[in-house]
Amino acid sequence: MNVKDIKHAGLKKWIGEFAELTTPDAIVLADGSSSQYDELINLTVESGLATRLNPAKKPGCVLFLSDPSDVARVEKRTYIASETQDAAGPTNNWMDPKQLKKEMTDLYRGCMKGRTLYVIPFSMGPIGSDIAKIGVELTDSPYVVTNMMIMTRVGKKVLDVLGTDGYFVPCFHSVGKPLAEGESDGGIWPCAPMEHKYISHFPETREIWSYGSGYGGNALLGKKCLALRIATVLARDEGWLAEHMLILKITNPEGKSRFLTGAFPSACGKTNLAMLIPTVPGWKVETVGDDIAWMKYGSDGQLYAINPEAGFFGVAPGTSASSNYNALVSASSNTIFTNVALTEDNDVWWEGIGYDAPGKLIDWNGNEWVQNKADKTQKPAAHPNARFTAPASQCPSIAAEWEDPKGVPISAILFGGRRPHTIPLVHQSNDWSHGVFLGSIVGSEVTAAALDVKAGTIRRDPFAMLPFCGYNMGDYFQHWLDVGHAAPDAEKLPKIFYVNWFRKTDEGKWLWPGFGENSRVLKWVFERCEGTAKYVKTPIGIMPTLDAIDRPVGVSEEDMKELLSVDIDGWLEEVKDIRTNHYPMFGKHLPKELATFLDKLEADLRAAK
Ligand code: OXD
Ligand code: MN
Repeated sequence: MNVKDIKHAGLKKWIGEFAELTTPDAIVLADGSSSQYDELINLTVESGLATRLNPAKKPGCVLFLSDPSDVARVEKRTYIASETQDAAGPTNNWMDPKQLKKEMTDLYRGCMKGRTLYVIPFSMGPIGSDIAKIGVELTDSPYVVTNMMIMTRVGKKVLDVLGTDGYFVPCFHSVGKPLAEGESDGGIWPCAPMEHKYISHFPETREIWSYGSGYGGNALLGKKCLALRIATVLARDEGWLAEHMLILKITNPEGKSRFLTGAFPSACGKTNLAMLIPTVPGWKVETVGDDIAWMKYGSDGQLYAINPEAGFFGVAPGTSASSNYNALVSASSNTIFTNVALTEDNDVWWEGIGYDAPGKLIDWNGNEWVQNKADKTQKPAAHPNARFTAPASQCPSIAAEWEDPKGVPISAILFGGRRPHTIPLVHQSNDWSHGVFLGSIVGSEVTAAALDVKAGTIRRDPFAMLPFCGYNMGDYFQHWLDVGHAAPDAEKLPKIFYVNWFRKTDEGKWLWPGFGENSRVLKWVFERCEGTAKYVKTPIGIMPTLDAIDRPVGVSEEDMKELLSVDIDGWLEEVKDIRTNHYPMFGKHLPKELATFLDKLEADLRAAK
């Protein structure tokens, strides 16, 4: 099938207009077939853009290296170009949409000369699900096409659902003109200099225009751009939720299952939690999704979630057989690696893989690299935000329901972040609206997933959506409150929890082991949903009694007390920061209900002092 066979007149016209602007040498339709995927991979290997990995160790896998400047999302170059700046709100970069389109049109002009334009029809969500949405991405990057083929459902089946006049979100993408005339595209993917990179969203017309970056979050436009930034706008208008959340299934020893979602900022262990192997005997965790959840009320009044993606775009460093065995297996075949290190026998290696580098490596910059553990300043062989793109169907812990078009019923929602101090291991909101308050105040230590924010500092990341909300975040808080108020049956609303796996002692030692041991907290969450867990009411919400969560080996009673106590002074500092630095930003868009929760929290903390 090729572009000529497309029956959708609007789609054909739009492709024609973009081709006229960008002047590619050829236009190819991504039909979703495995033969086309193999052909594209061969092409990238033959042109020197990718390295095929050792088929005995990593069958069907390749490694791509990026330009050193193109390794992560670029928040400063990401725009929400709504008609007014107020509609984009204080947490987004805004530009006048007409001006932005003009600047970008100039950059797109002729940018695909000598390249192929690929047309990728894709579905976010199981094809035909009434929660799913269709997009079409136009790109000049074979890396993007192959990644999209793993991360979304691509091709003819999508065009069939689209029919002759169905609705799709138009997504433009180009890696941009080569940096210098005549510069070859081989070795690493080309990209534009930083000041020419744009990841732009036009919320009113629901369009996405991306230029100058080949990195996943900037270039695989179904993911952050459509499934979060544009989807938040659709969700606001249509009464549902588009969230930066994992979805997991947890089953107790008696065989009863519940589904949870969890919002954590980028690189805070969503993939690990979604694929967790419980240490609590008899419990089982299965995976539905690791990054994005779309939630809608079902006809039974329960909130249902789908994973709009079909693959995992996971952070490689730190992934080992002990931290996430299921991710390693998922990424052991048919996987695209980006910016990890290459071993002498064409296997991959990264920091935290669980064993020393086996001999001489080629690092993510393409240079020889020999591990020197004595040198604490040695640059890592893999970029800290190096990734694997693996099909979800290969995950050993994938839940049978992961592609159910109606989604899975959600019992609980977790919020969390990296907080070395103050925030306890787990606390529960008193009700939905109080849970929205907890989501709105989440903060986290910054990680390497975005380029232009300083790793290590704490920033507020409400609902883990700071970089992903396509409209004014104050209105987004109100939307969450409204979804709760509109619940067909308030009793069926998911319970909301705030968790923190990242507490440290003053000496910098981890207080909680994390990973599989987090199942002890999930067990308490499950039992709260059942109504059987032991709990106490505190000024910050509902917390486990000291004996309600079994202590893992190595966690003393003292540690557990620390993890499960309310640090009144720390929380009062938190209140002060929210009151002076966080909430005022939203001005008149801050829902009054949330300001009232903050006042009540402060009063309750002072009364408990
Ligand atoms: C991701 C991110 O890639 O959040 O999922 O940056
Ligand atoms: Mn993410």
